[in-house]
Amino acid sequence: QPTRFLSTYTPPASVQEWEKLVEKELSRAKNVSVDTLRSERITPEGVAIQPIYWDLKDENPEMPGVYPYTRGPYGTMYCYRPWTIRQYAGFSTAEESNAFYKRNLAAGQQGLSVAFDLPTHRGYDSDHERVVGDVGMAGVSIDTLKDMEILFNGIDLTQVSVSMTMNGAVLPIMAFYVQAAIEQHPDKDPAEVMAALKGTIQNDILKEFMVRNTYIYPPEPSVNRVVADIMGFTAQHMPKFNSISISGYHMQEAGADAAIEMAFTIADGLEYIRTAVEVAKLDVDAVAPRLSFFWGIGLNFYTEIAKMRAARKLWAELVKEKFNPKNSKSLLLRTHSQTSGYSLTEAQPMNNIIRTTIEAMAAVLGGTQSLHTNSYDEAVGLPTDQSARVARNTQLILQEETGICDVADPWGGSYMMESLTDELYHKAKAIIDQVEEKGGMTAFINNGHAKLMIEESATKKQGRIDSGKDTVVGVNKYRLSAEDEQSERVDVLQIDNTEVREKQIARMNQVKAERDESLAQEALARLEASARKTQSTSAGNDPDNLMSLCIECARLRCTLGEMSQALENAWGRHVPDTGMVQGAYAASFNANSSEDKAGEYESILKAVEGFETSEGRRPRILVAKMGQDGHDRGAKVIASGFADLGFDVDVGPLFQTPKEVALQAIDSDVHVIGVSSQAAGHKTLLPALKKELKDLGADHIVVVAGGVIPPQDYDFLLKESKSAGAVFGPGTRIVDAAKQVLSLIPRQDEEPVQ
Ligand code: 3CP
Repeated sequence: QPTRFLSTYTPPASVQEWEKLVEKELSRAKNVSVDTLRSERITPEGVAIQPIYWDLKDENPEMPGVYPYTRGPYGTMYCYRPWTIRQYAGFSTAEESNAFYKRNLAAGQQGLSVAFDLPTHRGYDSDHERVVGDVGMAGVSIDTLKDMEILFNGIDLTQVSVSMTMNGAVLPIMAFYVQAAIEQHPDKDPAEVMAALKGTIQNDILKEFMVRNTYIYPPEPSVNRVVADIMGFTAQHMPKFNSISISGYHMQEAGADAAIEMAFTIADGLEYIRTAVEVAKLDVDAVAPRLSFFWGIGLNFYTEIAKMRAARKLWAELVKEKFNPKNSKSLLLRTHSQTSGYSLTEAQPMNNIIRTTIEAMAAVLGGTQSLHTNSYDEAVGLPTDQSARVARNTQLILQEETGICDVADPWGGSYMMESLTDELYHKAKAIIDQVEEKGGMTAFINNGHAKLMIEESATKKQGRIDSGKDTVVGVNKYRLSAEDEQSERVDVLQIDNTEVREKQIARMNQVKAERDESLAQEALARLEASARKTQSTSAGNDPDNLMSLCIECARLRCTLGEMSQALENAWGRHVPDTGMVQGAYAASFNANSSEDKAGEYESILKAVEGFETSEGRRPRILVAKMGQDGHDRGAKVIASGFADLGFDVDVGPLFQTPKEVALQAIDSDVHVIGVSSQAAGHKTLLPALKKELKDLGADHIVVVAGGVIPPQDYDFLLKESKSAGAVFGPGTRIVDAAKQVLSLIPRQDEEPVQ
């Protein structure tokens, strides 16, 4: 280490602080010194790889583990402990998911990360009429404590750290998890069990109102009661548990650029601390050390690394300035990262392994604490055992074969990286200042600004891809012939949704039949009564704390739907606006187009005008989302793009039943319904929509579908069930889709196409 080689060199204060920290970190597990750490890392060429490098001429170099933490939250970073390999997964039933988790833990995965199905997210039991197509489709279905017990059967919850991606029905899910752990250890004091629980709950409701849409209640009680009471409860009873995973990932997936993702996420974090301090009257140091973050990592390699570095500094500075904590852990931005689902393509799926590897490298070089790498088949469906293995091995290879873990913040000191970090820091800070001026993130979300900024960024991105400015290999460049494309198709996991649903309902009914009904109803009544109070102290020992009340409900075998309904009785369900961006697609497409592409755009506008002349009105399309699938980036981008191309566009509300979509389409007299499906419900919901249209005498309305639909299902939709006139997979250019949709609309006096 330079300090030892140069006798004249006196380490500056930050280096001395780092050295002390490293001794402390290393003594925790191995009782080894910095020297030992160094001697372990000699290359075959005899070069000593240092755990950290810095500029010897700098009088106060930034060091990892030292404020403002640009270079990482820990002093030794991966030299001491690599990031946690934490693959996000959940398969239909608790039994299948449990078996999958056990296989993965045995094969090198280090922490669990549970994916729930959409009915669970949205607080519906499996027997609810609104969730027929969704049960078990995009994750595991959890209705009762029994399901949670099966999910973790044979996995000791006091030993394995568990992340749960849950925001809407976060109270019942946390309650089931805690109660399942308590019942795993009947001989132990429940307080002792809770104190041992380690993991993370997403519990980041603010971003749900911007992008992910699995909220249940309106923003005010969602933040001031649900999030606040969970923070209060975990601070008191579950000190090792991260109470929120403040997520930028979904913003990036929805189209936000890195500066917007970073700014909104950090602004969300500040809002949560403000809630903890001002509403729940908690000490900043009781809460902030257990706030964690979650970034999406896309293919902009340098930008993603710089984003992670800049975000750590920004967070540390802002928390220090605004809340003045005493504990330095309150300033640490520790993060999970996930490679980008959006960057994956249906075409030539093996390319996705390469994309994911590059993104994983960016996450790691940016200093992530935990990582999920996507499976290469995720653009078309749920991962198989084989694709999940490749994804996990990507991380194992990075950790164990490459030497990447040997150095903390290897990009530190690069002219380019430092400059990029600085620029992103300032860009994000300017957006945060704008948000804070408007009164913080809740206000910024409520006035619709945040959502529109993200949608605009997404629409511009689509314009750049469609115009060929941004390359996507195998999609807008280097495409294969249709025949070769076919031979590259991958198997995807098929789920029999009806069978899963019936099994879930049967088990839930059994749980209900075996419980003490009056005790269960009393617990639910107490929960509702507490929710009706506008204020609780949120403290973990307050009898009105919603977490405590839900744990009691879970113990008495109340269902997730019942608990959610009790809260809904008090607060109602949130209904979002359905605005859309205008002009961004046209501007981005045309600004980046070569002459022939600009001509293509013009020719569609002309075709639409021609349609209007012959039919007396413009082509009208309803962009619809059915079931509990709230991923609306695709729907919003399509709506904006089609509107810019001259279509009349109606954007339907989220979470519709097939019947509701059919009725709206008839009411609005549309020519076409464009169904966007991202959550695997298409094989149930599209035939159901077609049937509704037929029953209502509106069979002339053309239905097209787009989104994450496995090519294997195209024949079912197009031919077998005849429930769609066209299917547009990921990567379809909007201009191509618009052309085809226009050709499918029967002209007056023509027979319908389908
Ligand atoms: C780690 N430790 C160290 C060092 N590194 N100690 C000394 N020196 C080091 N170099 C210690 C830590 O202090 C900690 O101990 C312990 O080791 C574990 O490290 P960690 O950094 O806390 O790592 P981990 O437990 O994995 O936690 C990572 C975070 C956590 C903090 C990010 O929140 C997390 O796991 N999040 C995952 C979120 C997730 O999986 N989300 C899934 C989203 P102590 O605890 O004692 O301090 S999937 C969504 C997909 C899309 C969708 O929504 O649909």
